[in-house]
Amino acid sequence: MHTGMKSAAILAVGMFLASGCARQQQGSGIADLKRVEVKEYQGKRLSSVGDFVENSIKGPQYVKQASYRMRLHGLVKRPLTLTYAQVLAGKRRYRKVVRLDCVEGWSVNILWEGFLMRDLLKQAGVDPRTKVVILRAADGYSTSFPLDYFYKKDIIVADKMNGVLIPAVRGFPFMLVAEDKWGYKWIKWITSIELSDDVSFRGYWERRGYTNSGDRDKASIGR
Ligand SMILES: Nc1nc2c(c(=O)[nH]1)N[C@H]1C(S)=C(S)[C@@H](COP(=O)(O)O)O[C@H]1N2
Ligand SMILES: [Mo]
Repeated sequence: MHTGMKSAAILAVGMFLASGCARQQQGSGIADLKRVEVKEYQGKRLSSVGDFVENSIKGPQYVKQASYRMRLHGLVKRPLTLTYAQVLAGKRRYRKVVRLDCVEGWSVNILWEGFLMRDLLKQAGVDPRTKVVILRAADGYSTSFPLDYFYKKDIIVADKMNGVLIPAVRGFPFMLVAEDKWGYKWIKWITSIELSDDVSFRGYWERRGYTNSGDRDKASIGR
């Protein structure tokens, strides 16, 4: 072996050892998940956890389960700050294949699993003045929905995709399965849910020209 190459190889091994654990924790882990994820459901071929195009506003977030908190506030009857376990506790589980379409032109068909947003709202109690549900995330991202979106449809807050826990880069611990809405409404790394009567609220991409409804059957830009 050429000496230059040899020292480069030794250096690489050293770097690998030095960074070992941290790297494993910070890595996407997607390669491993690809082997164990569900690939087909009720005869339908699913996309893979590796098929998403990562384009989050601040890059992947690594939310720790132990220190995670979800705030439910605003026009709620009981303001709550829930731990990871408390978010999941006592809620009926649902699973459904739902397609996410990004405005950039790619789509993924994934088996989502979690609980209904409606059941989470019920836990905090919805003040009748509520018109809008504002969701915020660990990276400062935000989006919002009319309250009745969660009552007219069975909208899932997912903790699993294709049978595996949602990996960090894909939104651990919770992602909204915003069925029939463009990808920018599918907020990942959810940390806060605010009930509001402010119908003029606009989320991160909505403030930058994307439609507030985010309806997938309509153009994503314009009014
Ligand atoms: N917190 C947060 N959630 C987010 C985003 C983001 O930047 N931050 N991007 C949205 C967009 S534009 C899409 S298409 C979907 C899927 O994005 P991904 O492929 O980067 O996971 O997540 C949505 N949820
Ligand atoms: Mo997107």
